[in-house]
Amino acid sequence: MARTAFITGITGQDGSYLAEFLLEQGYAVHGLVRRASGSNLQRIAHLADRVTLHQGDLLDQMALVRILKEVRPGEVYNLAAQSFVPASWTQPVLTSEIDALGATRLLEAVREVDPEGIRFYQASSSEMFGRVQEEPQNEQTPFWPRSPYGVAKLYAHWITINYRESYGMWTASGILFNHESPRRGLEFVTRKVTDGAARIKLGLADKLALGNLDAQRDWGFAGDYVRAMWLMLTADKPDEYVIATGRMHSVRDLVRLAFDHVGLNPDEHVKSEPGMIRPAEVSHLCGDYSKAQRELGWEPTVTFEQLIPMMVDADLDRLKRHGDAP
Ligand code: NAP
Ligand code: F7E
Repeated sequence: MARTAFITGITGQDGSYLAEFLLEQGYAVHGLVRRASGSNLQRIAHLADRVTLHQGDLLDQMALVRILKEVRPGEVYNLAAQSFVPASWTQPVLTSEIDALGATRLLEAVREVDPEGIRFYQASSSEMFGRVQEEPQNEQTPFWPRSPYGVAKLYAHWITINYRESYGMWTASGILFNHESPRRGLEFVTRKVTDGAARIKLGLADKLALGNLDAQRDWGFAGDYVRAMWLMLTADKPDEYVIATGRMHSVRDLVRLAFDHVGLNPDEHVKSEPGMIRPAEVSHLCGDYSKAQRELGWEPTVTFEQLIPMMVDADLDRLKRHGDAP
């Protein structure tokens, strides 16, 4: 019989890649979708007849229990979140409700429905390292989150470990560094830059306003990172793993690479606006993924130099075909 997985956040970047990946592995894939007045299914439209969607919300405990009873999954991937860091300053309570307590609600639902049979994955984040205490960051590096988002994710990370220690549940947590793709939301910096470069190239815009150009991140490809989630849930034992590329680039490097790819000089188009600097910035992050490499056999396959041009090309293609549609 096919293995069954349940994904929260299936309509997001990672959820869409994970659903594709699990389908390829022969899984029956179920996903949580929250009701929206408009469609939120664009990223999984191509999978419509291959995944089963369930209406619910991480804010709604009873719906989570009902869905787990219906689906009876062997694996639960908790990817749903308010994932945009700046929005966590404007909506700190909602961010905590979804990102911190949402994980607890889902863990409680798992504990009620099938604590021995379900393996649980929590989408933890390098934002938990915040003001970094060590270079590069690994599973032992102390945390110092710098945003309500990072704080909420740290709670979820520890409650995931706590349910393993308290109840013996099979819970894993992936500390994933930034990962991107042509499906990344337009508000995140990589996609904002690749979409911006493509727009300027096509004459649809002339300027691109960004925040801190000196911030540095360890950027990988989302397709590689969802494979790591699955390796964690199919491993011999539950644990925590850093997933990263081990290479760091600045937003300035990102801009240069994207604009070079379309033959434009960024100095003529890109400016940094002081109003877009965050209240508390994470200046740099770089991950040490050697534990995942050693224990899971995981490695990234797409470099930053391949990823950004791939995203620019996808944005050029989309804008040529559909104009301003997302
Ligand atoms: P994303 O594209 O923003 O997707 C977030 C998903 O969560 C969407 O499907 C969204 O649904 C859903 N969601 C939000 N609030 C919800 C709620 N109350 N109930 C149910 N679903 C809800 O994020 P992503 O980039 O794929 O990231 C996936 C997960 O990994 C997130 O938890 C994120 O915080 C974490 N993470 C991401 C990165 C990264 O670099 N991408 C790195 C580390 C950790 P709608 O479509 O309805 O909005
Ligand atoms: O910012 C700087 C910004 O919003 C990256 C989420 O997936 O990864 C993501 O969080 C850096 C920051 O990602 C702009 O100040 C400059 O230093 O793309 P981002 P993030 O905040 O790192 C982590 C791992 C997650 O878990 C999160 O869910 O780029 N930056 N100028 C800018 N950022 C944005 N968004 N827009 C700018 O104009």
